[in-house]
Amino acid sequence: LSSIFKSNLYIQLNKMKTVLITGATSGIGKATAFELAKKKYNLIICGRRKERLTIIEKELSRFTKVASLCFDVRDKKAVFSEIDSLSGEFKEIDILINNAGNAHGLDPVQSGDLEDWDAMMDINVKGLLYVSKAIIPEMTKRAKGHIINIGSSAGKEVYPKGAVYCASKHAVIAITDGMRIDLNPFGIKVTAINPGLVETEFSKVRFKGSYKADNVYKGYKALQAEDIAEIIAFALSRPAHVNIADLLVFPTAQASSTIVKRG
Ligand code: NDP
Ligand code: 8X3
Repeated sequence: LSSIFKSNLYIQLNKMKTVLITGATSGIGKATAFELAKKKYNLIICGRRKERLTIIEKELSRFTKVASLCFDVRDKKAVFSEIDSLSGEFKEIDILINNAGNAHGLDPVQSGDLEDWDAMMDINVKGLLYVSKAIIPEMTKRAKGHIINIGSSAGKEVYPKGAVYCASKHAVIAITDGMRIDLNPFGIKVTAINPGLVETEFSKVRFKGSYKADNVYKGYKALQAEDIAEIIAFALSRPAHVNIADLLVFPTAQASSTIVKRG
């Protein structure tokens, strides 16, 4: 009997946490999935590009247990039905990493594109809220959990031609602070990680594939997706009484959104 008890206790103590990562098909989200897979977290990876999800799921499953969900965070119904479809050990989500998002366009407010504005507000802000709403009630029920929202240095300061992207990331930081307050009675950790320039597909999306994207990371060493993944893993690895509430990280060459030492 005592050996059964001991082995059950061992399983309980060593139950690996389950992490859901949005935007895991590229950049920061993908690097975070690999970093956490190597640390043996169970993973639920999300994104819209099904082919990429399939390949990444296969690669990650060399290290850990993985499920994938294919949905657009703007699609309220899909967000809830996909998350509701999770079963077994993927049902209990311990950690939510709200990472999906992008900038769309870089234009002065007087000539900005309405479609771009909708995309940034609908994905970066409303999408983050939908995913959170689908997951938080289970966390409050169990009175435990950790939510990491990927904000940006653009959530701390506004730069020229970036009014709407910066507004969306200011909103992410406000929502993060609000979550931390409301979820405080439940002992749920809430963290904002706010990177400066990270070399990912971000600028390709912002400039819609234009050559302009190539210039963004030229002449200095930008942050790499893996740098942010390591910071996320560090935040997750803090003891129960420690919550990294809000973290700003720049490449050494960057002093602010508009000051970057090149060459
Ligand atoms: P990438 O373009 O490389 O990755 C963006 C990810 O978000 C992709 O996996 C994409 O997946 C997913 N995504 C985008 N739109 C949607 C959508 N509508 N529904 C579901 N998933 C979506 O960029 P990054 O890795 O750089 O960006 C990740 C986060 O980091 C974003 O929130 C971004 O704002 C933030 N950030 C980035 C910085 C940078 O300089 N790169 C700096 C500061 C913050 P798919 O297309 O398959 O759906
Ligand atoms: C991404 C960083 O400076 O391109 O959030 O807005 S920046």
